[in-house]
Amino acid sequence: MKKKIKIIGVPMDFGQLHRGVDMGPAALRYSGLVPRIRQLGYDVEDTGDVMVPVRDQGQAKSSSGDANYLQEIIEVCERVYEAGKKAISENAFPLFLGGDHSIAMGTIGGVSHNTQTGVIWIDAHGDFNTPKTSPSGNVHGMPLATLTGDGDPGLLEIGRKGKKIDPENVVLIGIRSLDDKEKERLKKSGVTVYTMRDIDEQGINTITNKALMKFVHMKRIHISLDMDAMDPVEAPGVGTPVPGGLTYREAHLFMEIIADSGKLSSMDMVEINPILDQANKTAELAVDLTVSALGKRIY
Ligand code: B3U
Ligand code: MN
Ligand code: MN
Repeated sequence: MKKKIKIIGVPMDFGQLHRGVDMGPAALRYSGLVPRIRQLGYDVEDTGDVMVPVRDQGQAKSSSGDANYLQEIIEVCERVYEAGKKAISENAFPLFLGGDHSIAMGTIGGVSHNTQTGVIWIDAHGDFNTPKTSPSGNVHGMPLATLTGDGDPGLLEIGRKGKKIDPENVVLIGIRSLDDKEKERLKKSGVTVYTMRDIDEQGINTITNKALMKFVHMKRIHISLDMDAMDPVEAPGVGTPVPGGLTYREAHLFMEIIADSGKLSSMDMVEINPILDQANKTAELAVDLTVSALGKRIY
């Protein structure tokens, strides 16, 4: 019997300053996410959206020093953590629809609550800032640092205390934009980093298989897909586009190889901003990639 897929929407945009990423879950649903996954033979339950406070544009952002909207993000990520934990406990596959990338502090915390999980973080950015190193104060630039144990004390308390994953169990793919201090931190961290240069030199097939080799002794893999990892030509609907990203074909091959491993157990799709998109191109691509990750075959 195929696994049950539980869709968990997280329409949160507090991790960065553009409005519109909160519409990501709606754009993904509009692109036919649920029927496309059902077509593959899965039992799909759309659990709806996690509750997110309304962003009042007339109000100053609540910040603690160098992290914007900290309280709102903690509150939402607590809910996301519980939803992810519940889905994994029921032996279902949680599919999280963002929202900006700060939701991953809840998603990855929740899915790793009882078993070691390998994390493949696909992103143009490292998301490895702390409030001390962040040039922007935007929390979507901090989730991976927090998950691996470094960051704002309030964020580190989400779900359970402290570090949620070992840096040795994280692979970053698609990287091409790092802040200076973030780069220094990442180099010392133990996280495996594959930049766009690595992909250009070795090919996405080799890089994906290297990532899988790293997780050969692990039962579960979580993919955290930031759509800004894609080339902006393919995915224009993101808040911080960076040229020189993954092509449509590279991203699909990556997903197909991951699907063949049989280990994918949860996934995030984040940073889709329909307001900045060309029609609904970015959400449609995200849905195509999701069905490839869930085992759609060409032949
Ligand atoms: N590294 C920068 C920019 C950034 C991070 N993540 C995204 N943009 N999407 C920062 O603000 O931390
Ligand atoms: Mn990101
Ligand atoms: Mn990014």
